[in-house]
Amino acid sequence: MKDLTPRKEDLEYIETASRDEIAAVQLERMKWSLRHAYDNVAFYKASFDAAGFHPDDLHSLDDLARVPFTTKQDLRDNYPFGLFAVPRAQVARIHASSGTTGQPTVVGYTKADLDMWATVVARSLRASGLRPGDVLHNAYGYGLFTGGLGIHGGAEKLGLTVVPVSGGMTQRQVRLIEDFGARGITVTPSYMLSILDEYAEQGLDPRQSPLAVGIFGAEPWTNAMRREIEEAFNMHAVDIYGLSEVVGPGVSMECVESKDGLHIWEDHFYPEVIDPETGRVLPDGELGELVFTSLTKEAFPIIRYRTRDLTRLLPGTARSMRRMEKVTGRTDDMIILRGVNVFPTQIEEQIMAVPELAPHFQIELIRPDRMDEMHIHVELAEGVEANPLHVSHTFKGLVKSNVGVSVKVHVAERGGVERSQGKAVRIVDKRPKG
Ligand code: DLL
Repeated sequence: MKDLTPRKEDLEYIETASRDEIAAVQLERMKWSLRHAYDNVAFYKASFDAAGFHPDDLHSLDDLARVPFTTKQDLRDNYPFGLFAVPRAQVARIHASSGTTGQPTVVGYTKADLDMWATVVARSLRASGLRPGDVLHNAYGYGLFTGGLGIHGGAEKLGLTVVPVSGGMTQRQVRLIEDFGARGITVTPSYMLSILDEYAEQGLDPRQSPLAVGIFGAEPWTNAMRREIEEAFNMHAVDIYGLSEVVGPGVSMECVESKDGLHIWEDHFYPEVIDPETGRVLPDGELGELVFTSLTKEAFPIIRYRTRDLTRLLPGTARSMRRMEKVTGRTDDMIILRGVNVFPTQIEEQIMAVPELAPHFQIELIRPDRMDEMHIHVELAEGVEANPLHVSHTFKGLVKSNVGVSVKVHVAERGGVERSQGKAVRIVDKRPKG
């Protein structure tokens, strides 16, 4: 793999500024953001007042701990535009969650917000090793989802040649990567695996593809998956994180030269990690729920938003801004199986440890009598002639000893596990509700 380290002179000043400089910028912006939310959003005024907090009470960044949290339910309760802090006519764009499981959540951006977003995405893409003039194949979905258009704006800002292909039509994805000479690809890691299958289908060698770096996010994925993809395509694989409520992709980004977790662009998004049970702020280094406060957003300021994503904060390395460890999972995706906590990423790690297995998987939860059962659906890897029973036995043993749960394993025919075209559905919960 080529060295893609960006040149120091191409970075923005703030990326390598001192911690003191960063903290000074944060404090000044935090004061503005709290006041902006308080003065312009009835919900924030009511919640701050109820907690006996006024924006003038913020004297240091630690004072933020006195401000109430915001949750997804608050967004739902204020559907559609109740949390906007500017008149609707000043909102240049709206994004929303799909809303398949209830009320969709809606977010908005002014022109200045879109520009800030493009700046942090451009910064992220630069950190992946892409440079002006490179071709970027953007296979994140375009539309209400923030992935496609979010990456698009930043890619244009950096001066890349963007191919706005969106998700789906996998045969065409391969063809365009090859014909247009894509150096970078932005896509969910699970859909990248479908693209990998398609290379085999078309008899093409993915290691000969023009791709030099893949920028993967929108769902949890493991370092074991990184190794698998890097090896298959002979390219770098880096992690990008974000969520619509905060801005979309580009909240934090892994640097290609270090691949040691994601630097949070702390000049725009202030992170905290809390104990999800008590709400207490945890010191850096401890695992808990990630919480964000926007520092510069106009249309949709977000104050102490509980992401439900689990990670820990770590000191800066390739950049001065703090890192977050690769996300282990979401509190909502945690499966409690007979008293043991299990995340899909732990299952992914064990699958990657079995060379006979393809990286596709889905977890099914059922309750045949009174006990919950976890059934894991997997597939044999391309061209493997192993005995499925034997492979299933090995895999089961690994899950038992490394994750601590007994599971049932189903080794499907090739193509038998549902393929992802965007965010993978890892858990299918068929247990009776309630
Ligand atoms: O998924 C934004 C995005 C698009 C990020 C493209 C990266 C690339 P939402 O649809 O609002 O926004 O979903 C946000 O996805 O709270 C996490 O649970 C999960 N997520 C996003 N990035 C990562 C990642 C976009 N790199 C939710 N690792 C977040 C793990 C991630 N989980």
